[in-house]
Amino acid sequence: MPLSRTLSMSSLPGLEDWENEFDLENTVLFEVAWEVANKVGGIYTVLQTKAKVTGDEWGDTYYLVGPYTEQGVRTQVELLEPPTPALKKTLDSMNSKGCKFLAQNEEKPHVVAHFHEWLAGIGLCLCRARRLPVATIFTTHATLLGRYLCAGAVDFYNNLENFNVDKEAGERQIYHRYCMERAAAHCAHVFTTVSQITAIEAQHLLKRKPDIVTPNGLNVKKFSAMHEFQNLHAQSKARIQEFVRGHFYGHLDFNLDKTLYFFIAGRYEFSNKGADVFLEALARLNYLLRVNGSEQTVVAFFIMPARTNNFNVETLKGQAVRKQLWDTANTVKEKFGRKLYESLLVGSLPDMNKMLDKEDFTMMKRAIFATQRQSFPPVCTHNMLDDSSDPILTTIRRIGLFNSSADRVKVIFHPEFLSSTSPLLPVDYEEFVRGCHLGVFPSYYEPWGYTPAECTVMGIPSISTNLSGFGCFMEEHIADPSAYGIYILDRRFRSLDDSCSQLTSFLYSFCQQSRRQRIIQRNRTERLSDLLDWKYLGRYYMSARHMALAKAFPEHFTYEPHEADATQGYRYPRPASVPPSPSLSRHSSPHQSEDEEEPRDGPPDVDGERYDEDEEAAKDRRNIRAPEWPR
Ligand code: G6P
Ligand code: 1S3
Repeated sequence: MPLSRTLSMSSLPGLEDWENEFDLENTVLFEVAWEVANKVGGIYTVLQTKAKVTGDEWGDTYYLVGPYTEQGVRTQVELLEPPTPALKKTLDSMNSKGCKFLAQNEEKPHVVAHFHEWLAGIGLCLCRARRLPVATIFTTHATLLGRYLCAGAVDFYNNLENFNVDKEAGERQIYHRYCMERAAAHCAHVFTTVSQITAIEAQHLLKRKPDIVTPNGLNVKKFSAMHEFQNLHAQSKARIQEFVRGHFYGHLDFNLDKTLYFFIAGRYEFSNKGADVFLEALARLNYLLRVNGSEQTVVAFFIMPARTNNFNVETLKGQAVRKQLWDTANTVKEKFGRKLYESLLVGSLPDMNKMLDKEDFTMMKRAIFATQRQSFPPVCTHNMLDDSSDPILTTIRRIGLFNSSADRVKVIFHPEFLSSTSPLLPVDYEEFVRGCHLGVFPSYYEPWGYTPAECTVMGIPSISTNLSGFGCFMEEHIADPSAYGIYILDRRFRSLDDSCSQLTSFLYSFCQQSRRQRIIQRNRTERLSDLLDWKYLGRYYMSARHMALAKAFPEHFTYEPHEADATQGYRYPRPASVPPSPSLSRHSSPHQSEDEEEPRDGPPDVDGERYDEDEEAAKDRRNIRAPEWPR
């Protein structure tokens, strides 16, 4: 019986009736990558989050193949017996002969083998060289040469067609790897990449135009109560505030209730990921906030792993001092409570002058004394091995953001990925993102960019660029991205200095929003999460597989090209409450009249806000125009 699978679609109006009638009888899918159960970077996230939707389509004929690492097997893999005799036979044969592959047995299934990145691409080249009956797909998540060229001082996007690729790869000593990547791209039945911008790059640097663009998705977690993610923001922010209390001990002369948390996170590629532009914009923001007498403080986190030999003493001491103050306050509170209780038991009101004794005061004075400090709070939380040449630290020294009291912008460089077991900031990455106000990712080289996508599904506004796959995708599918908290920085058509100015103006406008405006904006941001769900974006991978099967086995499969155009014409409308003319709305702020009162911080006002937002969301849904696909 032919297996025709139906993909259960997301709630985006007009996109829910997409059905896959492709006959997958007697087909097997292998997906091969270095990052299967091996957390190295973004490709791990692609495979891990996509596994569910691919498993739903292929069932137990879907296999992921990756490197064997003890750690990966112990923590992420459930050991099972091979479910089909064919696979058992194949695996037995592989075991007995070393590691030879595949695809001959009595059942002769139609095999799709999908290889990610040049490291796995060698397998693809061998499949073709040995003429194995396998439909092959190669996905590149970035081109090797593109990454190297961008990291140098090269005007990359204006010279894409001019590079002498062999010479450039040779000079950078990546020629062998470059050749493997290029060979895999050319050998594959279907070649894909993660965004339009990387498709153009691949066309010039690898000399093959990708057949399909397969944007990266996420597993979107929907809460039953729409405002639940707002509560999570408040809870997670409280955890970050605790850390800040400790880190800035002795210098807590700013109002935590008027403090915003910005962050950049990812692989430590200083200029590719835009850390250079972010630092420059922070210096300018600091100046603007100071000269305009702003009450706002910004704490900007840099979460980028570098070589360290652990946390530094001053940072650890900060958390110890905070803990000591907390313990002291609790001890005094308990003694106070006991005395109050004793007094009430005998039916009298306590004598307030006797509630605290000399010992209590001594203890409190000692705790306050411990908060004296001569130096500014540290910029970096760890001892850096390359302190004097580290690009973030070197730039901070140049622009002078040293966490002084006069600075309205404070900087914290945490050169290690976050963990809930950290003695400093015990939160995992998701919790941290939820607690922040804005993710800032001004990348120059970013084929997709999961970090802003993760912000979006958690309802946290972000800044990305028109050189990132994510930024371009959002620009294409949303009528007014900034109204939804998706700020897209122009790094394509402006000079570096102009991009810094634009980023500064995004940041400064963000700082001028009221709490009410931030809450409205977060609601809008979260509303976009369906657009990034694998339930919807998974269809591009499906198309790639169908195309590969049709190319490799034309007598059995046919491919309808329109499958790949799934999002053509799809556009999320401007939020209903934003006036149509750009002159009437500030680009960065949800619409609200200037004299509108800020809500008191507490449930009733905030609930009122939520109700308005639900109404607005309903209006938006009615406004969404049906996509042109399928025709
Ligand atoms: C969420 C919570 C509110 C809280 C607000 C703080 O919306 O539900 O109770 O007041 O976050 O927002 P802010 O942008 O100031 O961190
Ligand atoms: C690449 O990882 P990166 O951070 O080196 O692959 C990711 C997954 O496709 C992508 O999101 C990112 O832009 C690329 O750069």
